[in-house]
Amino acid sequence: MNTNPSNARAARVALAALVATGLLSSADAEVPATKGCAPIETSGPNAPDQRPAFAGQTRACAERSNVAFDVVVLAKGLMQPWAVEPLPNGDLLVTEKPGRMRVVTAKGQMREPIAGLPAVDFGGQGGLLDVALSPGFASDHTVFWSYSERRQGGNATSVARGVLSAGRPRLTNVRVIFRALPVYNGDKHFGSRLAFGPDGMLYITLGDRSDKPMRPQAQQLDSHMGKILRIAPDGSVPRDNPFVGRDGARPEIWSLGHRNIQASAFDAQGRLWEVEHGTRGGDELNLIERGKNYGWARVAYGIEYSGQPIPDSVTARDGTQQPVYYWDPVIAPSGMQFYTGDAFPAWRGSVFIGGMKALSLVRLSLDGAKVKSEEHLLTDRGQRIRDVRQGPDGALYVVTDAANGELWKIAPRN
Ligand SMILES: [Ca+2]
Ligand SMILES: [Ca+2]
Repeated sequence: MNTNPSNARAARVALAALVATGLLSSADAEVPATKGCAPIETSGPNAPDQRPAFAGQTRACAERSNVAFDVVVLAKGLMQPWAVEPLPNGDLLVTEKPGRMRVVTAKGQMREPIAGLPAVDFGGQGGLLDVALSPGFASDHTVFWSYSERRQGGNATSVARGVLSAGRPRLTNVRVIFRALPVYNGDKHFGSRLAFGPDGMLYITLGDRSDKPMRPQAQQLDSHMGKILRIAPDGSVPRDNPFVGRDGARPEIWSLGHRNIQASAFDAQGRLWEVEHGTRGGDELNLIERGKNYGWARVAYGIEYSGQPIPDSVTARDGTQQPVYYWDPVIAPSGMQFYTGDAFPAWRGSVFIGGMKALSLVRLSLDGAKVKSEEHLLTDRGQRIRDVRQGPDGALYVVTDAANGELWKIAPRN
């Protein structure tokens, strides 16, 4: 905190100059996060009376990385693609929400849908969701996927695994290894992303099912809703999970208090991060720690989508984790990747996040566990970005959220 009065005065003068040039609105100048540089977001927040918990928690400095890249459209005509997962040979596995998984070759040839997947409950936000490769994929050819599954009385998110046959038209030895509970009859906030940790465990992100009667479950340990879960690849529960042995608690729970997580990834240091769909003005980037409470629905930034305040909620509360960063207005995040490749040295260490409402690929540069700056890429294309992954070639692969969805390769400019 800067307490030197002459420096503080200089900062105010600098902010006033930015406001005068139109680079910064006067409302933004009130937000301590801007630190005299202009953020990307120039419109007013949905919750103008809310303040970040620390400087830099929202509206970080806009940054242009000026990296030259080409966007190659590898495939078109994908029906609501939800996930892209690069295979070791350079081909890509793609899921489509109605229930199809298929391979698109590195050269952009679209293969027929893979047979052997169990039925999905397609509708609203439900359907075939994420896919992840087994850490031992090179030898076990095993993939894991999440989907909304029709159950008695409604539906819920499930996770299955299976073995891709050599020619890859079929999944064999298919087994459902996790079924979220309770079942609920709705079509929203299923999550979900799958990420394997350096510990070899599978981390599953879920949503709170959105409807107000379901929301309190994000805080309840007897429910999987609004949680991140940790299981072994065979579906068993690791004995060192934080709530194992606690009366009434579901033992798969790793963290709680989440709204709807459609983006998660491990960074190069092995830390788990997620970006969750928040309220209107409350999308969050969180660094996940074992057993911690991330607040929802008792702690949140933003307002209800109806425009009303969030009932019985505050922006900070003891015993809950603050987001590392939040967006007001929202970006509608889906898919994330920490960049570690050689193709784009300037981007190494950045985290890329799909922006659906933002109609862009969001890049954050980090300093430890703080956001240093924000960049929005691919804005000229005006597409909803649903997932982003790094290929073995260091290129970034992106799918767009549309009935006629596309798969793009982002590679260094030739
Ligand atoms: Ca994935
Ligand atoms: Ca939170």
